[in-house]
Amino acid sequence: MMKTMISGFVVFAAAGLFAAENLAKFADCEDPVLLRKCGAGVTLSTVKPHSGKTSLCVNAMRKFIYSDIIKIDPTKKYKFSIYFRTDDGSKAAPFFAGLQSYDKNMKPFGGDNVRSFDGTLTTVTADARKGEQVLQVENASKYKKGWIIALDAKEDYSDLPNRNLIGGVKAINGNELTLAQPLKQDVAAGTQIRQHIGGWQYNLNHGGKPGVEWKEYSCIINGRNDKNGNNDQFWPGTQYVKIVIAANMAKGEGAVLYIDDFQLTEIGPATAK
Ligand SMILES: [Ca+2]
Repeated sequence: MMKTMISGFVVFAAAGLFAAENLAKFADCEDPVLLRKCGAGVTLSTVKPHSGKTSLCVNAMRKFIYSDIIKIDPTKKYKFSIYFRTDDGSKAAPFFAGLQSYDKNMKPFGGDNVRSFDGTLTTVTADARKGEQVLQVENASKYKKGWIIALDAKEDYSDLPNRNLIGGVKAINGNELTLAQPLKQDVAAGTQIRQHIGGWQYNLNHGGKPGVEWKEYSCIINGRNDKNGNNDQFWPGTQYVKIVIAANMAKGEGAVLYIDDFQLTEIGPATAK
């Protein structure tokens, strides 16, 4: 009994000293509990696992798999990595892996809320009513058609993730912005706005088409950027993440994706960019 306890302690201490903790649970794809989280179209396969006895096998098309929510420290650097393969008989389909970002209240947000553009902070100069489609602003010189507008923007970016978005700009005429959609709310003169780019939900998009051999996809996440949604840092306001894997992202049937050994591991303090 004493011997077991002692050797148990030694193993634990060695792991603490030499192996960084993987923050992702069930990451070796061995535990059937993982399947309950994944839902339909996902099994554990014993064919050629990357580690242990099994890997995760996804038969469903356009399948999104999420990890449990993970608390991150925005002052630290992390390694994110994951192994993928397909098999000979499969129609290989694109996949990607990334992070869903969450704020301090565990509310999810996407690229729309954080992907801001320098030089676009300006002030609305005339009241605009709900239903109207034009905003007069102080300086629209850096504004672009197609980009969206965030209301109540702050010079220090403390509004990020900004959830007060009003859609895209359709036309720019001097300092007059024509919106793609009528306003759904009043916008008072004096409101500060900024332009963001829309349409990208996940941070860190790694992927491509899987081959028949295991391949690791990995990247470093260097702390948090509090001004912009870059893909090699946590997005502004991020306090939690979920790993997200989008498998078999094609139309039709017949694609199979195998996944094993995903990890999110803290590797040290963030370094200046
Ligand atoms: Ca495994």
